[in-house]
Amino acid sequence: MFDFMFGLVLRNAQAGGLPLQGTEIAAKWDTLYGFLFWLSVFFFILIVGGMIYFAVKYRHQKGHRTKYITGNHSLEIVWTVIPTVLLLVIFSWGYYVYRAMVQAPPGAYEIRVIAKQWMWQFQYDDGRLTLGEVFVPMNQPVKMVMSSEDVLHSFFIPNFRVKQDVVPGMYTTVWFEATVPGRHQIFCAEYCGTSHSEMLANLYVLEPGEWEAWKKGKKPTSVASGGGTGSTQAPTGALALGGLAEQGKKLMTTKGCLACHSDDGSPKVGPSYKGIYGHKVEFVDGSSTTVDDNYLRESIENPQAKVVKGFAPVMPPFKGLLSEDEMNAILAYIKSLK
Ligand code: HEC
Ligand SMILES: [Cu+2]
Repeated sequence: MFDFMFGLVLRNAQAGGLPLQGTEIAAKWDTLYGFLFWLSVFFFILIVGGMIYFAVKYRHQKGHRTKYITGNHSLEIVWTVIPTVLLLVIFSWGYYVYRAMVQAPPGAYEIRVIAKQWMWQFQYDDGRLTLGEVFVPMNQPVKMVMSSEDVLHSFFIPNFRVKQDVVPGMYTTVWFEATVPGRHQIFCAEYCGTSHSEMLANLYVLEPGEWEAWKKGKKPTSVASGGGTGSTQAPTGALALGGLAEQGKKLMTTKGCLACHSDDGSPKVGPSYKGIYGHKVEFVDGSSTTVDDNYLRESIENPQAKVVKGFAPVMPPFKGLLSEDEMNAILAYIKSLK
């Protein structure tokens, strides 16, 4: 028992009490955290020490009365300016790391994450689905595009120091560049019902050779012995094998989208999908937006929310008619039509 506790203390002391640093962002957060921690220690000692010192030094003494002090300008300037400067430093430092954390570099490898009570599902560009485990390349930026099938969840990888809410009805993203190969724990960090605490998944960072093998459809050898509880599935039902975009194209045919939309740039009843992603679209009410995942999702689930200029509001709403993985496939197809 003592050995165990001593071991724990020692291990935590070595890591500064924090989990392993699996990304550069993790190191950046830890430095900022260390700064905040030692700053707090410094002021704790200064304030509590001062309090005790003054309480003792100016304790009640018979026949002694302290003179009445009404103000001290230099003291007031000091206690205004120093905390202001410190707060500005903390703000800009935090903002700088936060920006690096939320802005994925262009060209990051995209993985779709679907959260549901109580599991994590991952969808890759090649059309594969994994449950409870996800494979990512080492030293390459990876962007997770996440949605929820039911309630609010939160995708948390402690080793990478990234965490993001996963919200039903919209996409949120998180990105990282993993630098430490092997297994990393994924948690759900938002209470989401009975089995919330069991909503776990394993993230495996693969070294280049292994990553190539995984892309070719082989399960990495290092993982087989890792005791992962997850499983890899070929897509089922409407999602036959093929790239994610390929699955999306097939879905568009079966769902009747291609009756009104083309993929070659020619308008039909509705606008063509070709080249819309990342570009500006104008609406009948004169407003406009840049086409991204959330806009596309809204256009499909609730087409009348924003009606594209030059077209009639005749598209039927598909809300509730497409599963999360089907929606992901459709978006992948639209995105592939550059
Ligand atoms: C009855 C014809 C019709 C069908 C079927 C249809 N749409 Fe549409 N769609 C339209 C029209 C018309 C618009 C433009 C008006 C608007 O924005 O509502 C549109 C707009 C869109 C937009 C926004 C395009 C842009 O350039 O901003 C997307 C995305 C879209 N549809 C996707 C789909 C998908 C996916 C399906 C199948 C699941 C589908 N549509 C089925 C007629 C249709
Ligand atoms: Cu959850």
